[in-house]
Amino acid sequence: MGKRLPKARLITRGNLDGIVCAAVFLGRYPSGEITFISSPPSAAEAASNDGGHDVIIIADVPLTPEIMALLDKDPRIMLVDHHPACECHPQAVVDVSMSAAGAAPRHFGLLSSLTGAVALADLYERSETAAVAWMAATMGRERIELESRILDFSWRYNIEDDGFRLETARALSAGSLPSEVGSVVDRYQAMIGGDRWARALSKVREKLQVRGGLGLLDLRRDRPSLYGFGSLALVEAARERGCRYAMLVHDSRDASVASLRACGGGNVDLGLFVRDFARAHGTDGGGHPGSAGVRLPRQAADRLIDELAAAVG
Ligand SMILES: [Mn+2]
Repeated sequence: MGKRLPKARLITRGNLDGIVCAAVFLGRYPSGEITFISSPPSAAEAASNDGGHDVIIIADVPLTPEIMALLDKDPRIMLVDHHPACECHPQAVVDVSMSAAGAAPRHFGLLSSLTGAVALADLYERSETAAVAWMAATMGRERIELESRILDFSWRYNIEDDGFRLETARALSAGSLPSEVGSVVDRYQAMIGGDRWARALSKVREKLQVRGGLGLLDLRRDRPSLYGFGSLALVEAARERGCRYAMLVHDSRDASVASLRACGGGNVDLGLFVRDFARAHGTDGGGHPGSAGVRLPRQAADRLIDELAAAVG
């Protein structure tokens, strides 16, 4: 009798890294179930929704105390991530030197056809890995940078569309590169040709405030659509004004949400900065040296802006 394939579920982010995590997962569990989430706190909530799975993998979500508790409680849950963490857990693989998708094969094993997709995720997360070097050697650095950009722009076309994410993950899992998938190319073309990028950039330029070395995009009162290009357009506009760091802040239902990005040339570790600030304010936040995010009580948002402006000079 053949062995029954375990019933598996993946919970991951909806960005490029998450889509490639989904591709790697599907390589191992072709009929596995995938849930895309938009923010780390929803991972624990999604995981507690028991669908009778034998294995549940959470990918691209930091190893917070909340996730630690979840792993302790449920031996079926595994974590694959690349955000700096203070602690370890036997059910967690955390590798800060690569994308979450790059670290994922340690749970799933990697089909060689997926090296290309993993390289795109590593590139997206600004990690110079063996997968990136191998793909650059075989098809050229410019080509893989373009492939990564095509994939990144395509999902931003409609950030609500999880069906597209799943379909794309399946195509990548079968060994295709983004430029070989019709629906991906169509969306990339629409993003480029439709003038969305140019419009997003001009809106950000108009609203950008410069506070020393920090470019601030404050969308707490008025939040225009930036067509999914929010952080990309912000970094571009902040660089033009000579800023080394950029921050976007907007309000959600009961909190303020801030995204921080390095624009190059500075030496402040945004992940550490945000982690310390979040701890001091009893909330969750963190990230990488060049990219971090935090959700915080509304009254703390101005203090975050002031402290970051002071830290980056
Ligand atoms: Mn990631």
